[in-house]
Formats: sequence, structure tokens, C-alpha cells
Amino acid sequence: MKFADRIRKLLGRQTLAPDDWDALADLLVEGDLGAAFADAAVQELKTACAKAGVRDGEGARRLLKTVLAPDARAADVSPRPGGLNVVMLLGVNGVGKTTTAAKLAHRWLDDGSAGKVILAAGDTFRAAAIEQLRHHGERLGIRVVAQEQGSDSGAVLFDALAAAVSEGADLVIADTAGRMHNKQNLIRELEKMDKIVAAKTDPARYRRLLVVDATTGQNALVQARTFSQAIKVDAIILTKYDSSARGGIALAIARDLGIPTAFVCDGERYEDIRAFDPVVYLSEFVGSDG
Ligand SMILES: Nc1nc2c(ncn2[C@@H]2O[C@H](COP(=O)(O)OP(=O)(O)O)[C@@H](O)[C@H]2O)c(=O)[nH]1
Ligand SMILES: [Mg+2]
Repeated sequence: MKFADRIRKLLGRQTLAPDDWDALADLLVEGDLGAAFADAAVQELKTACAKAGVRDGEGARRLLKTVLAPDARAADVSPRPGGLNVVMLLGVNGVGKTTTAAKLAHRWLDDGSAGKVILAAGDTFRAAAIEQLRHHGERLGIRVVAQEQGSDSGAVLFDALAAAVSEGADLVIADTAGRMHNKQNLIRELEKMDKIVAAKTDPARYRRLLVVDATTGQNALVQARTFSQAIKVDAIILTKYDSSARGGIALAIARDLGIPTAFVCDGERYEDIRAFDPVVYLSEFVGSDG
């Protein structure tokens, strides 16, 4: 059953009973809001229902959407014309960074947001990661700037930026490694890469996007906190939304860290990426009206 259908079922009664509120909080936790947020949302909902004289489940369901709306925040991270744009994809291993790099290149070439794109193979830990990006580059007909496995990821970024300038590219999409030996290493590495890009890029054209896997639940929030300590994360990209309709994590990250969501990915094909739309997203979470 889809998550929104579970909400609908729970709030299906004519008159809500006191137990229903607790059950709703539990369900919102299952939807990846996290316990504190779920409790706060239910409290707020109770107050809103009392104020509006709403006693039925369907009325409460609609009001729940209003309660959650401030945390459904979209970000437009499309490349801006008139200069070089850089998108750096961050995130732990396996969340879908490399796949998303290719999806973004495909999308922005397709809709004309970027005329020329370069992919930077910044995940230098694994040879397979470099190969994976090269393969996408071949399929998409775009250049991939890479060095051999084990090389310095900062140097790869540096090369990619130089290539973009000399070729007049509009956009560099940088893949990065998510695996570090420990948190301190990760933070240091991120800071270094960030400095290299920031030194050469207009701040309005530089986006740091954290990729999180919707199936990992509250872990994604922990990852967002860790990455935010090292680098300013401009927006989230939520992947694997196809295998989990529990989208509360994007709301939880926005509430906790103030980070909006740029895209939602729901499959492995290039086309399986869509701009985050708060209205659509809340409807998928809580159910659509009408
Ligand atoms: N179902 C699904 N699979 C995805 C999505 N995004 C990525 N994947 C898959 O997740 C796996 C890891 O992706 P990859 O891009 O290599 O992750 P990375 O380690 O962060 O670079 C691959 O098998 C991808 O095909 C998505 O939105 N939905
Ligand atoms: Mg990768």
C-alpha cells in the first residue's frame, strides 16, 4: 500500500478518536519524519483542527498538509546562462551520485539549460566509478575529465574546470567519492574540493547538492548533518524514491537543517528524475485532495 493510502485509511473515520492521534504520529515516524518532528506535527495538527472545528479524518488529513507545507521546500538549481556553472554531487557510497550526474547532464542538455557539459570523475577511490562515469559520457556524447584511480580528486576538479574554460562549457558536473576512512577525513576532503571550485566559480553558479537515498530513512538526515558540517549544502536530491514512497525524509532535512530539495529520482533511467514540486510531493505523502 502506498504511504498516502495508509494515511488516508488511518484518517478514514467520521470522528477521530484520541488513539488516532497516536497512531498518526507512529505512521508519520514510519514515513521517515523522525519521532520529534512527527510528534510536533501531530500536536500542531490537533491545535489546527480544534481551531478550525475539524473533527473528521478527511478534514484532518487536509490540514496535515498545511502543517507540513512549510517544510516542503523546493530549490531551483538549474544552470544560469552567462558563465560557467558547477554542480558538485555529494553523498555516501551507493546513494546514486554517479547515476544522478548522468541524469542531470541528460536533463539540462535536453531542455537547453546547458549547451556544453563536462563530467568530472571526482570519485577516484574506485576504478569502477571512473569507468561508470566514462560509460555515461560515451552514451551522452559528452567529455569526461578523469585521472587514474587513487589520484587526487581535487586535481581532477581542477583539470575539469580548466577544460571547461578552454572549451567554453556551460556546466561541469562533478562526481565525488562518498567513502572516507572517517568523518574527519571526509570533512577535510570536502573542504578541499569546495575551496578549489569556489576559488574559480561565481558563487551564484556553484551548487553543492547532497544526494540521499530515500530507502535509508533517518540515516539520510544523519548524512545531511555530517556533510553540512563540512560544506554548505545548497539542496538535496532524493533518489530511489521508486522503491520507497516514504518521502518524509526530505521534509525532515528541510526542518532540521533548512536545506531544500531540488530533485526526486524514481528509477535508473536518465529520464527518472523530476524537479521537486512541494504540492505534488505532499500529495504523495499525505494524499491528494478532491
Ligand atoms: N531504483 C533506483 N535506483 C537508483 C536510483 N538512482 C541510482 N540508482 C541505482 O543505485 C545504485 C548506485 O548508484 P550509483 O550512482 O553508482 O551510486 P554512487 O555510489 O552514489 O555513485 C546503482 O545500481 C543505480 O542504478 C533511483 O532513483 N532509483
Ligand atoms: Mg559513484
